[in-house]
Formats: sequence, C-alpha cells, structure tokens
Amino acid sequence: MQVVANKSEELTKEEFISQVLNDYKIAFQSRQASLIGRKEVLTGKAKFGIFGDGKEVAQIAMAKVFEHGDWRSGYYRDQTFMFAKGLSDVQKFFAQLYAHTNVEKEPASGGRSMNGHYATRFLDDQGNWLSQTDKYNVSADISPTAGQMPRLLGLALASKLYKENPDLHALTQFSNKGNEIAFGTIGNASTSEGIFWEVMNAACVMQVPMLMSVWDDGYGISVPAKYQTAKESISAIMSGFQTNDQGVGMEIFTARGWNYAELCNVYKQAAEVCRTKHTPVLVHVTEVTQPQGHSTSGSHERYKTKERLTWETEFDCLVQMKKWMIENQIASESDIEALEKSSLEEVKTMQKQAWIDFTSEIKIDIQEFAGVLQGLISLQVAPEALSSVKNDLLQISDPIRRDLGNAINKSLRITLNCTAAQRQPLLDYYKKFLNDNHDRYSSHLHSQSAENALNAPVIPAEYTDEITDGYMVVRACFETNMERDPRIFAFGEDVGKIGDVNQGFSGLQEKFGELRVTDKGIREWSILGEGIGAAMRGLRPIAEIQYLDYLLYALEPMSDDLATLQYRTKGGQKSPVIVRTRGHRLEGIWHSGSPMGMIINAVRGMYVCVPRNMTQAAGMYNTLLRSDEPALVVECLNGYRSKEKMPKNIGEFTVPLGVPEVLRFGEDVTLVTYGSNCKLAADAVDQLFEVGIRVELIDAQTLLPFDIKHTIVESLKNTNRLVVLDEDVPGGASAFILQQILETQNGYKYLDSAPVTLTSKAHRPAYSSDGDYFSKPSVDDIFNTIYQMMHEVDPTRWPALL
Ligand SMILES: Cc1ncc(C[n+]2csc(CCOP(=O)(O)OP(=O)(O)O)c2C)c(N)n1
Ligand SMILES: [Mg+2]
Repeated sequence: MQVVANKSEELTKEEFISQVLNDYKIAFQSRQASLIGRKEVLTGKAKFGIFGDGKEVAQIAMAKVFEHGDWRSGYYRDQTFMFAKGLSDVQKFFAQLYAHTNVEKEPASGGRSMNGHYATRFLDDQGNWLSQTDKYNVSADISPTAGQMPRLLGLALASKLYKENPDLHALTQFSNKGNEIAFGTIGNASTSEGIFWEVMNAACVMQVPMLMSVWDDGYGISVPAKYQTAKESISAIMSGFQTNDQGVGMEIFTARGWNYAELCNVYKQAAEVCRTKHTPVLVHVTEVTQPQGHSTSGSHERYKTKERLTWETEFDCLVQMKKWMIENQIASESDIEALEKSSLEEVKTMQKQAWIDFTSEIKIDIQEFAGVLQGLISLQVAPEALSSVKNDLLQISDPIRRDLGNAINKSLRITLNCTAAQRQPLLDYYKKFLNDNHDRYSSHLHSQSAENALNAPVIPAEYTDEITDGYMVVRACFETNMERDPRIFAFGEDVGKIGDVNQGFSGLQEKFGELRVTDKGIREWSILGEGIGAAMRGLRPIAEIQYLDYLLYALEPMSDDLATLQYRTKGGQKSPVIVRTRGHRLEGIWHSGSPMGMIINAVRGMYVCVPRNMTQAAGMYNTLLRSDEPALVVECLNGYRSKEKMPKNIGEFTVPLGVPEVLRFGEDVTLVTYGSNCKLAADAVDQLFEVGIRVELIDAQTLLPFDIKHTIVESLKNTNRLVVLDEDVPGGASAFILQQILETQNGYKYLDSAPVTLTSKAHRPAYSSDGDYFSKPSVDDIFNTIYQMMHEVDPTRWPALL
C-alpha cells in the first residue's frame, strides 16, 4: 500500500475509509457540477462558465489543512475547496452561474460576479464585522489573473502583526495571536504576471504565513507552459527563494495533481511549517488536467495535441483517485459506482432547485406586473395593446428581468395618451421596478454601515497660536491617532526609519516600533495589497505610495479589488484602507503629475480626498480613521514646508467629505478648484479684485464624493459664471467637475457665460519652475481667463487685455 493519505493516529480504519469516500464524493460532485454547468451555458440558461474540473483532488487536500480563522485569496477554479469546507454547495454554485441576485442563495456576490468567483460573508446585514476566528474566510475573488496576489500578502501580513504586536492580542474576533495561514491559489500561467513575483519576494522578505498553491495544468487558455514559464516549472525557477540556513526564504513543495495520497501528505507538511514557523510556502501542484478546456468560450481540442488529450484522460485526478481507492481496498469498483450514481442524483437535484429558485423569483415579479396590466385592461385602458404586452410577457418560457423591463416600458409608451390616473399604476410599478433593481444591481458602492465616512460627526478645528511647518500637522495627527488606536499602522517606501520622505511619520517608528511604522521595498502594487488584506482582517492600515505619479503602479489593486469590494460582495466584505500619497506641482515629468481624472474614474467605490493644506489633510484622516471605508488622500507635495497653525484638537477635528469650502466670497465668477491650485487661485483672485472682479473661490476638498449638498450651484445662482481650474490634462478631472456642476446640480440653468475649464497642457509637466509655468495653469493664466470672461460681459469696464 502506498503512503496512507493523511491518516492520523486517532482515526479508526473505518473512519479513515469513510473520510476518503467522502473526499471522493465531494470531488466527484464537483466534477458533475462542472459538466452540467457547461451544458447549462451551452443551452443558454447561463451566460458564461468557468469551472474547477481537473483541480478537484488537490483542493480536497488543501481543504484538509485549512482551519478556522484561516484565509483564502484565490481564483476561479476553487469550487471543490469551497464545497469541501462547506463554504458553498452545488446549489449555490448554480445560483451564481445563473446570476441569482439573492444573497441568501448566492452569498458570494448576490449574482454580480460571474461564476467561479468565491467569497464568504464576513459582515452582518448592517455592515458590521462578524467574528473571523470561528470561520473559514474567503476574500472575494476577482477576474484579473494574479489580482488575488497583492491582497493575499496583506492577509498573511495581518497574522504577523497579530502575532508580534501584543497590543492586538485582545482582538480575538479577528485573530488567535496570528495563528492563521493565508492560503493563495493561482493558475500556472498567471505566475507570469509581475505581481506574482513581487508578492513572493515580499512574503519571503517579511516572513509571513502564506501558503501559495499553483494549479499547474500546463496551459493558460491556449498558451502552453513553454511560452509562460522559464524551464516550464514554477517550482524549479523559484528555487532561489528556498529557505536558507538562517531560516529566511520559503519552503517549496511539489505534488502531482492526480495523486491523492501525495497531495494530502504534502499539504500536511506545508501547512505545518507555514503555521508554526510563519514561513511562506509554495505548493506547486503539477500534472493537473483541464477536462473541459479553459471555459465555455472555446474547446481545448483546438490547441492540445492528441497525446496530451489522451494523457489528460488517463491522469484525470478522479480516475486516478478511484484507481487508488480500489487498489488500496478502500472500496470496490461497484461500491464506488453506486456512490457516483447517488451523488450524481444529488447534484442534479441541487442544480434543478437552483434553477427553480432563480426563475421563480422573476416569475413572481412578472405575475405581479401582469396583474397591474390586467387591472388596466379591465378598466378598458388600451385593452388590446396591453393584453398583447401581457400575453407576450407571460409566454416567455424562461423570462429575465430585462423582459419585464421591456414590457413595462412598452406599456408606458402605449398609454402615453391616457389620463394620469390611468397611468399611475404603471408609473408606480416602474418606480418599484427601478428601486428593486437598483438594490439588486447597483447597491453597496460604498459602505451602508453606521461607519460610512459620510456619517462621521463634524468637529471643527480649534487652533493654538503655534505656527509650524505643514508636515508637523499631519505628523501630530498620525501620532495622536496611533496612540488612540493600536490597529492603526503605516507603511511604505521610506516611511519607517526616516518617517517618510516629507517627515509625516518622523520619530514615530521610534515611538511605536517597526511593526507599526514600517519601511517597505519599492513595490507599490503589493504595498496597496498589504493594505487591502490587512484591513479585511480588522486592522487600520495607512498604505503610503510615495508620489502620486507612482500611484499608477498601485492603481490595479485599487481599481479592481479595493474599489469594487463592497459592491462585488453586495456588502458582504469591506476593507477600510487609507491610501496616502502626495502630488500635484513640484518638479519634472514624474514628480508633478496630477492625473486625477484617471484616478477618480478608476476608483469609484473609494473616496478621493484632495486637501489644499496639511490641516485639511489631518481633518480628513481623522474622518477616515473613524469610518469603515477605503479612501485615497492626495497631500500637496509643495505643502510640507508651508506654515500652518497647529490645531489644538489635532486628533479629533474632522473635515467632512463631499463638503466644499468657500475660500473667497464674490459675485462675478465662481472659481472651483482643489489641492495645490487653491493657493494660486487665491493669489489670482486677489489680483482680480484689484481690477474690480470679485471671484467666489471654492475648494472642492474631495473629488469623490463631490459636493454632496450641491453648494456650488448656490454660488452660480449669484455669479452666473463658472471657471473650473484643474492641474490635470484637458478633459481630465475638470470634465468630471463640470459634469457634476452642470448636470447633477443643474448648474447650466444659471449660466450667463460659457463655462470654462482651465487645465494643464495635454503633455506631462516639464521640469523646473519655467516648466511648471508653461505646463500648468499659472496665476497669470487664471487672471487672464477670468478677466477675459468679464471682458466679454462688459468690454467697456474691462477693455481687451490681450
Ligand atoms: C490580467 C488578465 N489578463 C488576461 C485575462 C484573461 N484570462 C483569463 S484566465 C487566463 C489564463 C489563466 O491561466 P492559468 O493562470 O494557468 O489558470 P487556469 O485557467 O489554467 O487554471 C487568461 C489569459 C485575465 N482574466 N486577466
Ligand atoms: Mg493553467
């Protein structure tokens, strides 16, 4: 007999046999779910399918060592793992395939993510944390390959912090003193992504308990390993990471994807070393198959050779496991076949139930609307046309909500000439339809908990007479908050020893220790991921990206992962990371960028704060550190040495988000800007005042959210003229600001002059002060733009300047 799979001393032979049979049953059912799932797509009942066939047995082995409090950050092949841990089942699997919008039925995403995107819910219905230590935790999957890697690093880092920082030991709902492993899964081809390597290196540098599994099926869609991986083996080329005699590095294991016993043994060893030593571990699972090809989008016969296909059939993990069970007299062939038969019946029943549940909810809505139509028909309101809408709708065999939407809209058009009273039931139903579906498809872009940042109390700053450098203001804010809350920690390039390149954390590492104020390697993408993962585990990370220009490297995890998290789980998960960076005007092409349009369009779901000085920044941090939402704060690069008054209540006062501040009052023109431009705008406004032009200068303060109380339009009602001043390229953030003021706030109604955006040039800003003068809007440009506007209004009073 071969090595006995994971057979612990406590198990009797019967128990062991029953465990193996149960493992086989789960793997077999998972396979059947994949096979039926593909058919469901091909027959049109679902839109797209991607399945875990071929990867079942390895996931059974991984599941055995996954304990309460552990975390997974993985990808779309992991259904068997989810079934094995009881985190999903076949019915939920199909509910997601059909896009069932009910979170009771499809808890991972409420029908928002395509199938194979797994997640557990770790918030209650009010958006509050549930305990994590008594659960198996699955951070919500995303589709970009290797996009799970940065978050994984943060999940593993949290264990280190919980272990090594005794002040966190009381947080027992989040961690048992850091005893938890963060499990990662990834496909072989996705290890070609740079972020995979960045995270592997960082995990070894930091020595965090990360157990990384690579499911190696030799392909990434159609592209074989020889184009993906040097030497065609990820474990071979990662051997340089292997732990050295000082215990630094990672442990590397390999196991074959069809070999149940080998997999169980390897995972047992891997988890033990990872959990006890907090050493990262790689398990390279080789010889994995993909019986149905990549997804429902194509067939693998197009790119796999006959030999490969034959090999895949023979080394299918289920075929091999079955063979092993028979050889080792765990069960006879006929016993296994009987198990398969009954298991298949169970799968079919669950799949059918999922379909019934999915369709019946829609059918209830359709019946309800048919009732509304019938009511009108009986009142002789457009009886023929409405009857035809009703009958057509009822005849659709598997209707979706779009069919209902079409019918409602048709009915509204048919009844255009009816009385308002006659149409009211239709309008009422339409409103309900929109509301219900807003909840189904558009809720939870932001936290709906009591800790939503917009609920933070407004506490004004009270000032001392002390005048200080701007950086001392943010520094004092961080210090006070870190004293208050042991969960807060900050990290990034140069944040530790020197307290960031502009000294916002200077001396704070000495005070709070290296675990809370920490230097990181140059790796923006995974710095962001550290924040995302750690914040999911109840910590309060401040992830610093040194310069706004380099935020581009961190934009993928912000956009794909962080900003979508609440939305893609329909409020099931959250990650309140604060991303701190600094930008706008300074020097040169890569240290004076302000690509705010790109950023705000990429991170809907986060807040974006653009404070004009360090006091405003501190107030925003105070707001954010008391909320449960992710946010980006862009400090002004040129503000650290400007003099500011030190607030008395430095750790307490708050700046509310989405509330602009009027910096100068005036009746002629409304000038809206933010960030570093506020200072230039104020200079220009003072100069304009000297020629009799009174400008109302408004600092937007935050771009997301933007002026939630619509105060800017109130200014327009007085001035009737609008200039938007922005350091971004033409049509960048200024286009968004204009859309908000003109469209959302109906500002167009009050304009007597064409609105103007004054922006930087379309190119990146050139180096040095003259580069700035000619690339970005200057005080002269602001003066001239506003003067010209007033010249057009009254050329006698303001004769042509140019
Ligand atoms: C960043 C990104 N690029 C491309 C894709 C499209 N895509 C989806 S899966 C896949 C192949 C992944 O192969 P592998 O990592 O080996 O996983 P497997 O599907 O083989 O398990 C590709 C290219 C994507 N989802 N994300
Ligand atoms: Mg692959």
